[in-house]
Amino acid sequence: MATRSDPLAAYHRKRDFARTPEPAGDTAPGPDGSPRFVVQRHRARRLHYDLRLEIAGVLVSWAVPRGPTLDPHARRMAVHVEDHPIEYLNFEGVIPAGQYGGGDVIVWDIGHWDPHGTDDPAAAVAAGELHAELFGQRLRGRFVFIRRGAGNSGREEWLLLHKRDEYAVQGWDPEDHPTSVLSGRTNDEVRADPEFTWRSDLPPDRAAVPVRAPEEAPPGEDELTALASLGESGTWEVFGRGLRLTNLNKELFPARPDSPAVTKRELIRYAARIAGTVLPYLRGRALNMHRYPDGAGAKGFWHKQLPDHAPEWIARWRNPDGDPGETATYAVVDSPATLVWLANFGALEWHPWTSATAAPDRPDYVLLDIDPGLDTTWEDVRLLAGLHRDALAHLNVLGRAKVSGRRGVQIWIPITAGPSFSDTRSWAEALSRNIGAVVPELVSWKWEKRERAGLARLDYTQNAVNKTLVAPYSPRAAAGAPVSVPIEWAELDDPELRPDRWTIRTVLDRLAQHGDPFRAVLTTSQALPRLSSTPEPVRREGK
Ligand SMILES: [Mn+2]
Repeated sequence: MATRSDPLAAYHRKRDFARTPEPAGDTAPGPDGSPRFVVQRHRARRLHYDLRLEIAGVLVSWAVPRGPTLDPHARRMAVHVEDHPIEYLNFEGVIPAGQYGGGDVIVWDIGHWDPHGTDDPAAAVAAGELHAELFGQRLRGRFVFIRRGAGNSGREEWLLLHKRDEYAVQGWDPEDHPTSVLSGRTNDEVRADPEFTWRSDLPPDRAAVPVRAPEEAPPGEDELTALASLGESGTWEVFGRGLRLTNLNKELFPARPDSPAVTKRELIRYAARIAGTVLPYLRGRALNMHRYPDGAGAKGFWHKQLPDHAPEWIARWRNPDGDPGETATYAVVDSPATLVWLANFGALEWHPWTSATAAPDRPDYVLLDIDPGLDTTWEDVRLLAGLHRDALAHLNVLGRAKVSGRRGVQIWIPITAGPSFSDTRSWAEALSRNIGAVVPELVSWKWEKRERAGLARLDYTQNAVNKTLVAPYSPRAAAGAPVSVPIEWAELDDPELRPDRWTIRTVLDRLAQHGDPFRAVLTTSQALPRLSSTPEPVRREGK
């Protein structure tokens, strides 16, 4: 039966309305406790709208390919689909690829409804005709659902129409209103930065899984003030830990023309504030640290071994396949405090493995690195990145791009773990060779930089165990503390885009305004399609 508690209580609990300017949803049942309805705009294999009515404790559902409308002349085809649990009512987020209905979902309308001409709507549905009055934010007035028979799919096809009443609007098109009534966001925006995924393999009351863990909330003003007030060294109480910090006023990043030198204190502050965003990309993976204890102006080195003096609460992973003399124990960043500790340790750059510690030989990302040569211009890099964008779109493969923070662009492609590194490397090489063949004047396949005659390299060789690219939102060891920042593919066309455009001083503002375009890699699982051909026989150069 209809639940009478505040239907958005769960939604309110799970969301931080202070963070996003959004209406808090108006779905309170009518004064008589009338049942609720929702319309979700769902981009799965095809775009459709799911219209769901609360009847007898479930959401009785129709998929409406062209969407419901207020237009009284329109007859919309509506496929009667399986009932959904009531908990799905407020769901907005991403359904992982590979699961039923994989794609992105926004709450396009929500409200309450009353059956018309019957007090037994379940019987009316069974009989093939239901009249309903909807009280939504977009859909208002009388709607009629009429069963027409079995469709091609074997599922019932119904007609959905709007009566000629005071709410009827001729020519009204749902696609003119492409945003969520809960968050104001479009499907694209939700896909880029989902707050929830729907795990249909879990019980309904736990199926909406938050993408971010609550303990990753950024430090508050008091904590940031405490960090600012520490002397050269001291203990910072943050994330439930007392972190011993040293050399806080040391300049770690030299100045650049638009920005003065950056101290270790500022790096630590950034690590604490970015942790909630970057952690999902680091968690469950070994981390290779690029350390610059004397700052980015001096020579850095790879540091993989977690030192003995590291606090015991830092998660770690012992590599079962490590050779004698090779790194045995790696840090695993599974808490914000760990990232702060790493920053204090002089780890200026954070490089996670592309495989999880649970299956170190099975990558779950493919990496593509557009590595500029001495003569490669930013316009060349932009063009090469655009070719990658087009190739991935053509292959229907989701990939996300980020500027490197130095001169290049890097692309991460999430995959379902399974293929070996040799498989992912071959795939990346085949793709790169296809792309390189389009612009042979820009690309060299020589291993050694000096043999490349100043040309760019499309580097597929990072697809190997223990090889890495820098994490999204990691600082880079360069003047001004630039950051490797995810971009929307469309931003490649933005004339203001630069590979080192954002620094640890500016990237948080960008995140607050635009969200994180990389999020989709966390919720996508996909298999690599077979690539039809490689343009040339593949001969490995160098090692
Ligand atoms: Mn659907």
